[in-house]
Amino acid sequence: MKIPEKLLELLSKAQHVVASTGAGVSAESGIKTFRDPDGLWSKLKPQELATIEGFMANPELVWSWYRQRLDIISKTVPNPGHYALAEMEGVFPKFTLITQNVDRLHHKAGSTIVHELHGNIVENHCQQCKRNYEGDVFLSDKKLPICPECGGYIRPSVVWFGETLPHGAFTAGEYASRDCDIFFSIGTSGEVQPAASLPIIAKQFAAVLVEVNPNKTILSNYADYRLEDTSGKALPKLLEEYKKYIKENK
Ligand code: BV8
Repeated sequence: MKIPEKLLELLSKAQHVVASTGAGVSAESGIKTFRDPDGLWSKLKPQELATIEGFMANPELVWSWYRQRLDIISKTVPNPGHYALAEMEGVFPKFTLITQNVDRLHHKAGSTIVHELHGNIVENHCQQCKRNYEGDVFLSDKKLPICPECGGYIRPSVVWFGETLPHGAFTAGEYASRDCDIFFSIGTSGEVQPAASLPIIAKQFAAVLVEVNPNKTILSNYADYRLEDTSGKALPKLLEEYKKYIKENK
């Protein structure tokens, strides 16, 4: 996959670059995506596992799913795509990282500011009184975690379908989408709203849209450039070619 020269030139002039990631960026770390043919939703039902109704109807089932995912995530490490994004923080005048992922691999790779649109899987809170419960302190004994303060169910601090996104994260994402010169949509099918509206907002505000995905998505037709490879390969290559371009065109 070749990085278009024109894209390198645009990057060299960009004041603000946004990268928005989805489950595909963690695929090369061994974490299943949701909507790929072998993805999580090919065998499981999102309405049972990723909605508040599903949780209240069967909290044991939902906790067993999240405990399984937590166990997988605790054994995974970032891949070269995560590390390239972490390095980009220091490469462009302004860089904003937004993610739909809850696995915190961007943090593990060294990204210091990560706007998590769908929360994260390592923090928990009481569904009733909203008290926060850090880490997996309630998960080790495998019983259903109950809030010692109010008796409510403790749940993972992820955003389920039908739940609003964390205000701060989405506002930061919206602002960055309006302000940026180049918007990278990386490893996402672009099917989940309102996260999927951000690349469109960026286009409406005259940003260049670059999609990094080995497959076509509903965003592909809006993209000015498509890097049709996995993020673990495309992002390090992009960074390497960019640094070479800057050196040659100083
Ligand atoms: C909301 C939980 C406002 C966390 C997730 C009816 C009722 C209520 C809402 C709705 C409704 N109908 C529609 C909606 C809106 C709904 C929505 O968008 N539904 C869609 C699916 C139809 N959205 C919501 O409900 C959101 N909230 O709208 O609130 C509101 C509030 C109250 C009342 C009314 C409105 C909340 C959305 C968050 C849902 N939470 N998960 C968790 O456990 O993870 S969704 C789930 O999908 C994950 O969070 C995931 O991040 C997200 C997006 O998926 P992707 O990341 O794109 O992953 P996917 O598998 O789809 O694609 C992977 C891509 O990677 C593929 O393109 C593949 O080609 C590519 N790829 C694969 N390998 C690689 C690769 N790319 C690069 N490199 C590779 N190696």
